[in-house]
Amino acid sequence: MKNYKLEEVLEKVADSFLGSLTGNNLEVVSHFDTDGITSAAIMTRALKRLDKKFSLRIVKSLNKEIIESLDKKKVVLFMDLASGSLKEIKKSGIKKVFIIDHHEIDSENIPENVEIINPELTKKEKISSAGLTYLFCKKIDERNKDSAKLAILGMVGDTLEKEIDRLNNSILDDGNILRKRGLLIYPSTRPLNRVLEFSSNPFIPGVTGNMEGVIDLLRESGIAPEKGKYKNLIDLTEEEMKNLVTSIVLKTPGKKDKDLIGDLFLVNFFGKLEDAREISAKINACSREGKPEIALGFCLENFNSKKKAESIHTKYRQELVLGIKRVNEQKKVVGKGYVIINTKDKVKDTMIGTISSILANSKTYENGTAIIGMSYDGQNKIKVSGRNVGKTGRNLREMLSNVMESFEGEVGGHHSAAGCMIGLEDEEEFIEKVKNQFELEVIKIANLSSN
Ligand SMILES: [Mn+2]
Repeated sequence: MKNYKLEEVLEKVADSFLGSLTGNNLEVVSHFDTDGITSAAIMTRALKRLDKKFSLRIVKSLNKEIIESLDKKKVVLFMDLASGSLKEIKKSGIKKVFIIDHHEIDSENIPENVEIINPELTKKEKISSAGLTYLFCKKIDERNKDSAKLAILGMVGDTLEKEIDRLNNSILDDGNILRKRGLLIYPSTRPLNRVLEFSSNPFIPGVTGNMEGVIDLLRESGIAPEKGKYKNLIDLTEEEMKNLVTSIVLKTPGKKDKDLIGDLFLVNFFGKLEDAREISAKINACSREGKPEIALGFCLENFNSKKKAESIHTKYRQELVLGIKRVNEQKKVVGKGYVIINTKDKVKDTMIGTISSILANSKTYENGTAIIGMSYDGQNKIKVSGRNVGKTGRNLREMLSNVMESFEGEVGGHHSAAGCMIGLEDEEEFIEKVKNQFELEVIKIANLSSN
């Protein structure tokens, strides 16, 4: 398919997909993050329009067990996943498979029963799965243009908005999406004091989770409340926006103006202009809490789902900010090039990965520092999340694998973000082994440089 253009592939596969729907049952399998959920929402609307019944599964990741559990007689459509599972799909014996995805492809040979839309096979266009699903559904029926905003949510969810090309621009136009340059703190549609207090990305030391710090920062930026209420970010004047950026840069060493400024996207959602990043965060929170069906209903603008999604998100945000606060207060093991933060039962195990990432991005520690976060899972296990500050750190997957040779359990992840689970009884020994592992590395490096 290398010689095809994405446009042609979309057309060809859409025709074939429509043809295969007659007389066959359809199963849709999509990924559980914002991009996957919005892809599923776009497809759900399109299939409804076709009056086609189908079943839908949202999964955290695709594995052999899931592929084998699928009904072989059905047509299966995978979205935002499966490009790395072509070999297993080939073995599965599923009659007909369609894939709409943008992840890397694991095989040179596309199995005969598989039709795939993936920019890796064309010009490597930077586009989300939701964007692809949107263009695909527009080929099926031009009226599916009304899903453009969902495609933009997928793009923002996968942080692909930095280089918007022709394709994504056309989707922005289709959806009448408002785009504005400004500070990348969301939601831009709510009063600034609240937004800054809950800002975890960027994490602003002394401001995030600290109401007084927020008020001080706003005062320094020359932004005063009017009738007791602070402005929304999108309503700031150019001058106010500039001052605010400067004040934040001063508080976050290592960050520059350009890291904090970018495009804000405002979409009409439930009849109101909302910040795309905020909607995306709500979708993600639902999925992380194991409620992808609420996320989907929310995307389909179901009012009941909206209420549920909002309460899940509020709880999630509060837990996150509280977790950050507790990590800051926590006693830490600080060594050469590493920090071990054992939060015990003070931080939820579902939060420790996110919080370690936030800390790694916050510039609290030097580039190359490894942050090892730990928290109890409430069931005799401890979740461990390793994150590197910057790109120069050591291979965390390898280091944790070395440590885990002494314990039961697998290590997942990659060079700068890796994690594992250990038994509660191994807590102290594990920490000692991690320390040894890091000290050993330091000695190795010292020896190398003295030779
Ligand atoms: Mn994606």
